[in-house]
Amino acid sequence: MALPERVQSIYQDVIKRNPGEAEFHQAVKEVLECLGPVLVKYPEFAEAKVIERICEPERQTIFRVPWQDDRGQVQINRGFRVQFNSALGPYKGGLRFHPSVYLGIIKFLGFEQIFKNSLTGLPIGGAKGGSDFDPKGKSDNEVMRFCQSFMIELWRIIGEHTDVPAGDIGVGAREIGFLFGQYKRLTSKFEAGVLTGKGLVYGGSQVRTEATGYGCTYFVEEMLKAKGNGFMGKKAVVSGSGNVAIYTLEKIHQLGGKVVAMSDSHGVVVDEDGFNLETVKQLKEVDRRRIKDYCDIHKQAKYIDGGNIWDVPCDVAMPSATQNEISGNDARTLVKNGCIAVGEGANMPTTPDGVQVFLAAGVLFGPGKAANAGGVATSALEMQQNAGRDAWGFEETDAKLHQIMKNVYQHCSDAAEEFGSPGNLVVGANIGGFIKVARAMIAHGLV
Ligand code: NDP
Ligand code: 2IT
Repeated sequence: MALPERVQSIYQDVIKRNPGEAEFHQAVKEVLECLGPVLVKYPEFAEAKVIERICEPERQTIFRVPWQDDRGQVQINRGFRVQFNSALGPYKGGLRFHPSVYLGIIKFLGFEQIFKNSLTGLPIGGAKGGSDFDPKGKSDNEVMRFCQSFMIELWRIIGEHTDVPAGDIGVGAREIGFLFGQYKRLTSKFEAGVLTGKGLVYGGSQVRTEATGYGCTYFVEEMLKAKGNGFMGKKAVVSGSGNVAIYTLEKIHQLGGKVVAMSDSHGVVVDEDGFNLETVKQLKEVDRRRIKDYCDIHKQAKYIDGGNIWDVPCDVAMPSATQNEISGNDARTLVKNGCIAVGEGANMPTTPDGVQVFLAAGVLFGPGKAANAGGVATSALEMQQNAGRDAWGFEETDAKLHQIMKNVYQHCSDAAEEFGSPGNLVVGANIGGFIKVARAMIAHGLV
């Protein structure tokens, strides 16, 4: 898609001011491509330079994280928190621990988070953080020492009314626990709402663990339903085998579909019988092993070392690992093999080429900032419960998540229609997320 003329210079400026941050440029471009008709309808947004302001993070913090490994060796990592936009509420967004993390990744994720959080309809601003720390192969004690050192810097800039981090790649319940413990110790406060994704015994919310995968599946169910279709009898492929992938698997099976392939960064497992949920949970959540080990337990499953999961034929594709994991060629393969719907559980997993292939082929396409919004939405529900010193039950929380995902779908669908691209949920999500933030920014004056 070409950039509308009036946003071209904004994009050029973003490239110039943020050199070498390819993922951030990509995320900005995708949003700007959709905003032409919005500026026509709301010239006041252009006058107040809302887009220029939205592309500039409100605050960026980068810090040293020194820690000692189990051999007593000193290790140094880099920590990040980009507080992107607080027009709608306290900064909110996850922390990613992965060796590929650098400022450009955190900024792309923080930028996406602004619009995603807006789409949830809940009062949360956008942020992201993390580190180039690699949790793989580290002992629990090493992870704890790292998290404690990370929090010694982070605690100054977060708080239940300021900025509320959560998990993302490499950050799950274990890491949030260590981070929370250190925050509590540094501040002498039990401030439950400062982090989400907490354990159920100390202020966590039911369904937060399941929320992103469940939510993404609910979103795809809405897309299918609008075409008189559903998950029943559908073959799905879910990339990754982490938090999002596992609960996508669980919900697809509950809705009568069958997940036939999962993966990790080393390879792909195909199980034409449909993955066994308990085995995957035990391997990944408890034993912290590789997905390949699934084949030792389920002999009918096949492991393809270094394989490409998008070569496995499916009706529904749920990319749930990482950014840019579906190329244009992968998208063509999926279309050729009969794929009818894609739900992005991961953030920006489809390349711009890939998105165009899906849209041109009429594949139902749920972009990440809408389809995976269930995770952060349930984080906001966790904040609500913490603020009210309350804890809701599983069914009640799941029903709220389900309704939120239906609303997100409807909101995207309506915005796409209103701005001249019916059925295009990429346009719908970007415009739908943007307008509310823009209105709040205008109301706040030039800040
Ligand atoms: P996890 O760390 O639990 O799992 C990540 C999975 O993706 C692992 O199987 C991992 O394989 C694979 N993966 C990660 N990086 C790469 C890579 N560079 N190449 C190939 N495979 C990779 O993370 P989550 O499940 O939490 O996150 C997955 C995606 O969902 C991310 O894009 C995240 O931003 C997004 N997301 C997460 C939310 C949440 O609530 N957790 C909410 C919304 C979006 P390996 O173990 O081999 O690295
Ligand atoms: O990308 C995301 O939305 C997340 N990793 C979840 C963020 C959150 O604050 O729950």
